[in-house]
Amino acid sequence: MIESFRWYGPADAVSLSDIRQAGAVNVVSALHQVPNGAIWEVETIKEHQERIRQAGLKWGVVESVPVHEDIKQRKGDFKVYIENYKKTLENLASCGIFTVCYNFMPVLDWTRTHLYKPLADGSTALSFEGDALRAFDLFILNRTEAVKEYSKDEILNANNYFKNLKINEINSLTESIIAGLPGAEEGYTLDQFNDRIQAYKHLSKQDLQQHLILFLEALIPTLESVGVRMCIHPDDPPQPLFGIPRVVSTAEDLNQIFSSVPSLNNGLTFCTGSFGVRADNDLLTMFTTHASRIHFLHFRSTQRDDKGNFYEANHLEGDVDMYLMVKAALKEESKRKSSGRSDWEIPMRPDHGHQMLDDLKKVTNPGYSAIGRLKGLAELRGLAHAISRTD
Ligand code: DNO
Repeated sequence: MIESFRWYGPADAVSLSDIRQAGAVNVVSALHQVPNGAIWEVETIKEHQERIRQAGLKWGVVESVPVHEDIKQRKGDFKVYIENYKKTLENLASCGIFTVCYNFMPVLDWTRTHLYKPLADGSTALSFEGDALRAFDLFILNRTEAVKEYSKDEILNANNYFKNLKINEINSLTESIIAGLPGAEEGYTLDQFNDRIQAYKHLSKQDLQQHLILFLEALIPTLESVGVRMCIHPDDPPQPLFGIPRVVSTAEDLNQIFSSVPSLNNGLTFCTGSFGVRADNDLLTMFTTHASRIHFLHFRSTQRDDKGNFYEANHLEGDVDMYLMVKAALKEESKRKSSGRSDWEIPMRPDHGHQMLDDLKKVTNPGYSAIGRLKGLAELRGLAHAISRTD
């Protein structure tokens, strides 16, 4: 596995030097300053790439080239945005960057209700609580249809939850959900958020699935000719939110995407923490079924309860059997190597570390402080080392 670390650019509190000291060789990054839908120009890509190169590292994965909402809804200027997307992919390839992560989550990228859940050891973790999300939806956003979509018990619990919130807790819940987590690229006010959600009112899961497939079909000739491997990130969390469908949550979703567009350039970011939130996702089977098109690994673990709540666990704890996942990744790599695939080594980054030690005193991107991810990477490295020595 190519040890990788995410870097949000020059404003990131975690520097390229920190990343190098963590032992990673590969940087996962994006041009966050470019507005969604605009072309990434070669000059701007090269500038970012050079900065990373000068730190002794390589920009090996783009995470993400965001997909414009018009493409997801196939309305407005979606054709222009698809052409722009293709041009961006060509420009990246001309700079030697061939792995591109993206997602197809409507309106919101990854979503958490709490960014600093205190853990018993004194560190903090990102978490998702169903009651908090429903309280936000029903009583802060006041989305009209919400009351029809939740059960009586869910509404009652959300109401109790809301009643106990102080004003600062209402604000921080709202911010956690709609202000845009790092890398999400877009944040909203309550009104903007409501409008964005309403825009999906007439779209079914099948529609969204179809829009994704049409988008991929339009990209495939470019991807195959310039050699870019796209890898879709799963929905996080893997379930519909705010009454809008999501299409990359389950084994069935993956089968649908990859059987409709079988080219290996249509690939997957295997994020164990995202898929692992659903007890009905059998991670190992999902991994092995699609192993040949897994172009990027997000290794992290989540701990769920039976009510749909979860938090980010230590990398080797929680519901993900990381031993099995690392073993499967190494097995896939050796299979690729023996069949002569040049992309046999798969980039892997630790994801969403706990905020801990000295980082507790610092302002860092939620989930992306240095020490928690450094710990995650070190644990994953040790696990991979041990597996490769004993197998
Ligand atoms: C969160 C990330 C996601 C991911 C995008 C990919 O930590 O895993 O924001 O980058 O969904 O497009």
